[in-house]
Amino acid sequence: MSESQLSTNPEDYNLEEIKQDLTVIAKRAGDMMIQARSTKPAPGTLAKKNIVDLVTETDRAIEVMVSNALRQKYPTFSFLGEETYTPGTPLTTAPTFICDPIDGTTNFVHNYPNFCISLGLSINRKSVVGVIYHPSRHDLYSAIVGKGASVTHLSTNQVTQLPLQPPLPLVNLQSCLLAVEWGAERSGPNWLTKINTFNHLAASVEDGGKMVHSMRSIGSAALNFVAVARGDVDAYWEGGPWPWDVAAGWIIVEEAGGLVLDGNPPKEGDEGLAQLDSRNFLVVRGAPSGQKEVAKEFWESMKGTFNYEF
Ligand code: LIP
Repeated sequence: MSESQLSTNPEDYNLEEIKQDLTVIAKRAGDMMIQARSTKPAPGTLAKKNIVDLVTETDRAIEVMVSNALRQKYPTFSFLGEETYTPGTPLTTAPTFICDPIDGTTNFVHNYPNFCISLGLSINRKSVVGVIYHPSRHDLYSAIVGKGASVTHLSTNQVTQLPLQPPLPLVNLQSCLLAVEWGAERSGPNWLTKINTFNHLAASVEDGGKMVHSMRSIGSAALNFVAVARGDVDAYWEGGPWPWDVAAGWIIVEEAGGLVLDGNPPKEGDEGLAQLDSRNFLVVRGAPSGQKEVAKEFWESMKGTFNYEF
């Protein structure tokens, strides 16, 4: 049966079994990262589109391991991976495994402990299963559509539902702790949009800013989604992430009550929903109230900057 003939109804698949298979593969990848990190200096680091867009031999070796393991058990499923992606390849409605072998590669190169593997399954261009393994913390995050999200601490096998605490209402943007990233695009309109928005978010109210509580950069889109799902941060905003950076985190955030929205202000009357390949995201934590209001305030604060274009 060819990929195009495969059902696009998630109920036709054993998503629990798929999650278990992704979990086994993620643990293996985590061991490969820790093993590689124990050697000094970091294994062969190369620059991709510029000197801050890095890839290592370990990223490539892990992606080979992941794609071989998945193709063996799911030969008819599609595969979209960061290190084997061919520009212009569309994300179709067919069941597709979406893989970022090491998300937070710059952290990995510097042995800054925020790097992980991100493995997602999309059907109908929607994320339905997500597994993110953060080996430095032995924390494995996972979710299945409609079944909730959790973190398993592998050294104790303790499983905790997400968010970690009952979420408090979101009051306003000013009272938020935000996750943002510097990314690899450091010039041009998108760079101006980024730094002008950072400035507007952080600057004092007297100077026309929002003076948000603060902003943090974890260095990994997938771990930023995890931080939102846990409730560690109130929202995450970034222009630039690819489907492999967001697919697994997306379902983990949604199953923890959060929203994944457009990173650009939506047109009048538009809800501002994002797509897996939108390339810019505003992710808001679960809350009994205030999610949409904080998103609206955030989009307001981007007024006067360019829209992210990709
Ligand atoms: C990283 C993303 C991060 C972004 C970085 C980089 P990688 O992915 O997770 O959000 O700011 O520029 O793209 O390259 O570590 O897989």
